[in-house]
Amino acid sequence: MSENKEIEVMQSVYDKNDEVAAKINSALTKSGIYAINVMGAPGAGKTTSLIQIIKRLTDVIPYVIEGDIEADFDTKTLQALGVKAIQINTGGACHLDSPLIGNAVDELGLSNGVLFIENIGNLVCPAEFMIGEHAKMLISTVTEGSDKPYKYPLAFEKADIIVINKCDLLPYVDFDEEFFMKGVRALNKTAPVIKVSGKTEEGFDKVVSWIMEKVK
Ligand SMILES: Nc1nc2c(ncn2[C@@H]2O[C@H](COP(=O)(O)OP(=O)(O)OP(=O)(O)O)[C@@H](O)[C@H]2O)c(=O)[nH]1
Ligand SMILES: [Mg+2]
Repeated sequence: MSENKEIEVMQSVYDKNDEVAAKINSALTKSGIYAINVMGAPGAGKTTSLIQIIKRLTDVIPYVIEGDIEADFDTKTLQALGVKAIQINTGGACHLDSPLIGNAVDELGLSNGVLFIENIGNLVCPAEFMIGEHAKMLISTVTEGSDKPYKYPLAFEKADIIVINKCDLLPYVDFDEEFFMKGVRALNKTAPVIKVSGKTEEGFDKVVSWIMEKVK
C-alpha cells in the first residue's frame, strides 16, 4: 500500500515537470533557440567540452546555464571567455528541473542561438527529467570505464549524441571500446558516438557539425 502511494507521488512530480518542460521548449523554439541538455558524471569534462564547442561555433550565439549543487567556477570561466552564462545552484538537488530552467531562461533573455544547459554532474537523475531541451548530449569518458552503458543505461538510452572524452588518456587506461559500443547500441541505435579530447582538442569539429545540422 505504502509502495503504491510513493509511485503516485513520483508520477505526479514527473508529470508536472514535463508539463513545464514542454512550455519552455515551445517558448525557446519560438525565440529561435536550440537547447542542449549536457549530461555526464562529475568531472567528465562537460565544461571543458562546452568551451571547445563554443569556440568553434560560427554565426550562432551561444548561451550557457550552468547547474551545480554549489559554487560558480564554471560560470565564471565561461563569462571570462565572453560567453553569456548564468549559474543555478540547486543547494543539494542532484539534477536540474524545468521550473529552475524556466526562471534562468527568463533571466538570460535569449534569442536566436544555442542554449547549452550543463546539468549537475551525475550519470543517473539528470536523464530522468526533461528541462525544455531539444536534444540531450551525454559526455562519457575513457577513464570512467567501458561498462558504464550497462550500469547507467538511462543516460545512454536517452542521449541524442554521445561524446567520449579524455581520449588522450587511452594509452593509460584499459578502455574496451568494442564492449562500450556493444552496450551503447543495445540501448540506443541512432545517437552518433564521437571520440574527443578536451586536452588535444581532437574530435570537437564533428560535434559542432552535428549541432549545426540540428540548428538549421
Ligand atoms: N586529460 C584530460 N583531462 C580532461 C579532459 N577534459 C577535461 N579534463 C580535465 O578533467 C577535469 C574536469 O573537467 P571539467 O570540464 O571541469 O568537468 P565537468 O564535467 O564540467 O565537471 P563538473 O562540472 O564538476 O561536474 C579538469 O581538470 C579538466 O582539465 C580531457 O579530454 N583530457
Ligand atoms: Mg562543469
